[in-house]
Amino acid sequence: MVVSILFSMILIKLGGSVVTDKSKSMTARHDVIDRLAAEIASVPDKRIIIHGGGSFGHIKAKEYQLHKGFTDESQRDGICQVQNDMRVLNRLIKDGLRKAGIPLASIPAGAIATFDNGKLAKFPSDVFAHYLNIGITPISFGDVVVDKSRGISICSGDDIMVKLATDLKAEKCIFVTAVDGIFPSYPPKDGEGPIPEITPGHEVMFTVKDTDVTGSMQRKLELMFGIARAGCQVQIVNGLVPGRLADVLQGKQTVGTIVKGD
Ligand code: IP8
Repeated sequence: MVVSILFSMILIKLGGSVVTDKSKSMTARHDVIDRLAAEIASVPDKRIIIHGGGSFGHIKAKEYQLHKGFTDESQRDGICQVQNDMRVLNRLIKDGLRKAGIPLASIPAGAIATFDNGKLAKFPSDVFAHYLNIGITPISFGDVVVDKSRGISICSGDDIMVKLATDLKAEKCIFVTAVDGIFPSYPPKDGEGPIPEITPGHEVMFTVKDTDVTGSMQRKLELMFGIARAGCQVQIVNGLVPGRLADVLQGKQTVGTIVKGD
């Protein structure tokens, strides 16, 4: 589905490791959220903001094994808690963005998306386009969603990025992470910098096991290649370093990784 929007648009994913402290349950990085909100507001671009779960989503989702589908009645409590916690984080991020003067409409994935066998099956991207067309910034986030065959699934913010980037033909997708970009090997060796530009053939040594329920850095990179192949510029930038997101938004060169489709 391609939905028409009246102007060029960028997609920004605020990774859970940037907006939260992933080592402490339900701990937001308020100062980082406020600073990133101001950086986003520093350009007048039309944008959609997506955020990840961090310590508001992944810890309990893993505890209740929600990524494996609805397998046990004891998961009910976990489903409701994770959905609720994600809305708490969304509120904190919205507060920061509102303080920076950005008018927002929150569109939780759990309310609109349907999965089938662990894959995104339905997602009404046109709702996002409508808000954009009237000058309101839509914000969505990774969430627990219904799954036609498994009962439930975890929809990651990255799944939403892929869908919106292709449906709405985003001009640019920015992944704001807690690292400088994609490194040649994991864990990065001393003194090793991020790969400035990466294409699908580039060999990266992913050795660290990821603790996220929605997958590893390797999976995220594969999704990014998919977005880039659809014609969107993809860039990874470290949101913990002040000014880097603003640099990317303002079209300036900065430390990070540009992901290319070929
Ligand atoms: O951090 C995951 O979203 P992500 C959301 O973008 C939950 O992968 C609920 C764990």
